[in-house]
Amino acid sequence: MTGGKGVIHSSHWGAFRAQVKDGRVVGVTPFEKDEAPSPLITSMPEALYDESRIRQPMIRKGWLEEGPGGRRHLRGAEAFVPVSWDKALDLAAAELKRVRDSHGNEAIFGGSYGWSSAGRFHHARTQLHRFLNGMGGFTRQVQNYSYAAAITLLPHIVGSLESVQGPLSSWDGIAKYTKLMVCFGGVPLKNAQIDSGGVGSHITQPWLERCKQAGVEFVNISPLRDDAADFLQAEWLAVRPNSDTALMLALAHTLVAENLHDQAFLDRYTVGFNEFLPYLLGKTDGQPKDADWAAGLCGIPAETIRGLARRMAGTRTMIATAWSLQRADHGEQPYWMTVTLAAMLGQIGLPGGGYGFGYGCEAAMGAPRKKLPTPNMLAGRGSVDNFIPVARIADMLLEPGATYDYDGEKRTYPDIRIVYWCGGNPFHHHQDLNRLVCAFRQPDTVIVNEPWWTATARHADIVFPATTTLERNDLGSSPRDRFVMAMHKAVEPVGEARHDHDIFAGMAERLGFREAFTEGRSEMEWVRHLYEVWQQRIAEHDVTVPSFEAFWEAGHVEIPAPEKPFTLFEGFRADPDAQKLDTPSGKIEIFSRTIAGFGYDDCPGHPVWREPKEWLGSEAVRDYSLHLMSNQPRTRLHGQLDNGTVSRASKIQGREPMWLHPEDAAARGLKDGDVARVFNGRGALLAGVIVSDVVMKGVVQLPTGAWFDPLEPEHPGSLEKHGNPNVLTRDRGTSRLAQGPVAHSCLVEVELWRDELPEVTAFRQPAVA
Ligand SMILES: Nc1nc2c(c(=O)[nH]1)N[C@H]1C(S)=C(S)[C@@H](COP(=O)(O)OP(=O)(O)OC[C@H]3O[C@@H](n4cnc5c(=O)[nH]c(N)nc54)[C@H](O)[C@@H]3O)O[C@H]1N2
Ligand SMILES: Nc1nc2c(c(=O)[nH]1)N[C@H]1C(S)=C(S)[C@@H](COP(=O)(O)OP(=O)(O)OC[C@H]3O[C@@H](n4cnc5c(=O)[nH]c(N)nc54)[C@H](O)[C@@H]3O)O[C@H]1N2
Ligand SMILES: [Mo]
Repeated sequence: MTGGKGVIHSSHWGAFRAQVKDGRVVGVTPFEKDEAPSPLITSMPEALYDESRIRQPMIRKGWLEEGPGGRRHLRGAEAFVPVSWDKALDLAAAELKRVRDSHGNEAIFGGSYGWSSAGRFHHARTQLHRFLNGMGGFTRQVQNYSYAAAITLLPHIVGSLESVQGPLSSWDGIAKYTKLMVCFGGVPLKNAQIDSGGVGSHITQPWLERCKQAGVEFVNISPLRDDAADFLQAEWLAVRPNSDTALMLALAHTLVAENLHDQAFLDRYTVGFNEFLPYLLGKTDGQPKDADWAAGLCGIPAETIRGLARRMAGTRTMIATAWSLQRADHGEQPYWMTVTLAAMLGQIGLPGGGYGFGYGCEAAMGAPRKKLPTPNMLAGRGSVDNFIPVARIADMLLEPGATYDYDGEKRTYPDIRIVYWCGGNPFHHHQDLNRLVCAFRQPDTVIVNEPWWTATARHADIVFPATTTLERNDLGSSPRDRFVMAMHKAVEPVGEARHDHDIFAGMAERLGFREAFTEGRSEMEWVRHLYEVWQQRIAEHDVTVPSFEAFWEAGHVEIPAPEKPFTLFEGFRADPDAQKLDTPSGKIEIFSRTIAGFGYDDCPGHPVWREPKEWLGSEAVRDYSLHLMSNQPRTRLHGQLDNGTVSRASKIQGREPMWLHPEDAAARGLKDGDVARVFNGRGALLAGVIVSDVVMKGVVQLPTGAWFDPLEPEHPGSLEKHGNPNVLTRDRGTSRLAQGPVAHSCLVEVELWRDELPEVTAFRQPAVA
């Protein structure tokens, strides 16, 4: 719908209408049915036309002159040569064929982790997978950066991923039945701006307001006060980062010591409490995990811990644990302990009780919505069965042939010759970026499709300019939001940009499988096809939606709300024999024989407290005395929209803002508006200073997403000028079980930057030869 209201479209940060004038997007307004729109949509016009757009195909000079592997040590530091589409497609297709024929499909790494954009047809990563499967397959990535440890752990102990990816027990049930909501990592509204696949309506804030009105009490257990909105008047327990497992153990210990735990629930619905109990009581290691013990670790007074345990046992309690807690060293443990604690309270499966991972982490977590399939593009299947856990990318590139543990397996890293990224930004998402720079210099060839000159595009050999979502027709939907949105093309492609689908179709043609890749459909035929396949699938669930024409004209369909609140594990609670969990015992596993059988010292058979390598309790604090919280940015989605209005307005002297406590600032002579150097043994960066008591003492908050901008790209480890925290974070697995990323376990030091400020150049065009 163009009309007076603008072109209907959608994004991970919300649905909107784009105002178009003379073929340019000049503004955006929120979708009429959005209850609490995010300001992030207003960043889109600026980003769309930003100087950082890639306008034509480009090839790194050394690669062009010397062929695959040419001057690979200069990847990320060398000039690019503009080439024609035909030449770029010819070269890329020939290189893919060379590697496949001489090293096998396994040597092509196409994991390409990343969020892409909201549209389901033009979903960049899926398009790449479909293309690579069409040529025989590729090495994949499993899990995600969001909750990798949970993805590997939860099937062992509760038999499914529902409690982390949803549907969670819905907000309507919480408002009605919950009395106390205990939030580890808060319920951060900054994160509820986003949902993968799009947000028709932002429901978290309105539901939190209703919960508050209904009298639900909130406890925000977090290093940051503003992880809970002011209007919640939450009690703030400032917890030392990464110590939640100790705190949860102490809550559990108090329940047992005061006989407040629900033994009948434990007997009927769980296994292994008796293996866990001796550890809790200190019979196995001489250390009772009581409140006095935990107070010394987590910084919360013992009496407060005991009081909280009593309150939790005395009323209908929902334990909400954020995804952030498991993006840390031993990230499996706070999750296993959340489940254990909830089981001990005996309220799992009761309305308003139990636990859930991720309230507030994405916009539609907890949204009341019927459980239905979502429209999706099909990636097909290839013949390669090799994969890596998502965050082991640098290990894989640096150590081909090395073995590692993962979820009970001994696995071997493949020897990768081509890395292909489309729809993700590893130089945003990965840890220890200086190490990643070295890793990216290993393969023969790196190919990237991107709309913008992100650091990942800069570290490629062949760069294809991709269109952004506003330049094409699509449909968008998250599996939890109640809207499926039509996404009408607003403007013509910028520069010579092409849709990812067309880029891959061009290569498929050169490799002889264009027809199989496109199935002969045009863009609009695909959009219609995906809608109609979805329409048929949900008809099996007795849900009827309008014809494609009616949907496209109206701009959206709304999925009807369920009649009653959804409660996680309701069926299991009602009849645990008929509705067994998909675990070996059919019950919740507080002790897992399977995990114990793996023999991992860093993840034994029941939840345990294990000290993180880097936290405020470790010896490393002598050198680096502050815990870095590189959490999600309120001003953008990861690296996306860092070149847009909202993010740019937040920068301090061009640098990403970093929050630190007044006492920590005073001790270092820092004040608001300064630029500081933040550093540890892995790297150093410049960030702007905000002095604020929203962060607890000892913690600095520097959100992710400032585009990686090294002072000397040819020398990995040089000063990062812009404030990308991943030059500081540690690149290790959570444990041998899940091998998840540990971004939230990181110590740093901060000092005033007195020298001249180097210019931020991340949004500029790279050097062109
Ligand atoms: N330190 C630290 N690091 C973290 C985290 C943390 O908490 N702390 N969080 C982690 C988490 S949870 C996640 S999910 C990751 C996110 O990491 P990513 O998902 O990799 O981050 P994005 O910036 O969303 O990257 C998506 C890229 O796709 C591009 N793109 C968008 N649309 C299209 C398109 O149509 N075609 C093509 N070809 N490209 C497109 C965008 O320009 C962008 O560069 O980061 C992780 N990294
Ligand atoms: N605006 C915006 N929203 C986003 C995203 C974005 O980039 N921008 N990214 C989206 C994505 S991909 C994801 S996966 C989710 C992530 O959702 P989360 O993983 O929950 O996100 P974070 O912001 O990393 O963490 C939330 C809060 O947890 C607290 N926290 C961190 N470590 C600890 C700890 O050890 N203990 C306790 N108790 N608290 C801790 C921090 O104070 C932090 O503000 O967010 C999504 N939402
Ligand atoms: Mo994520």
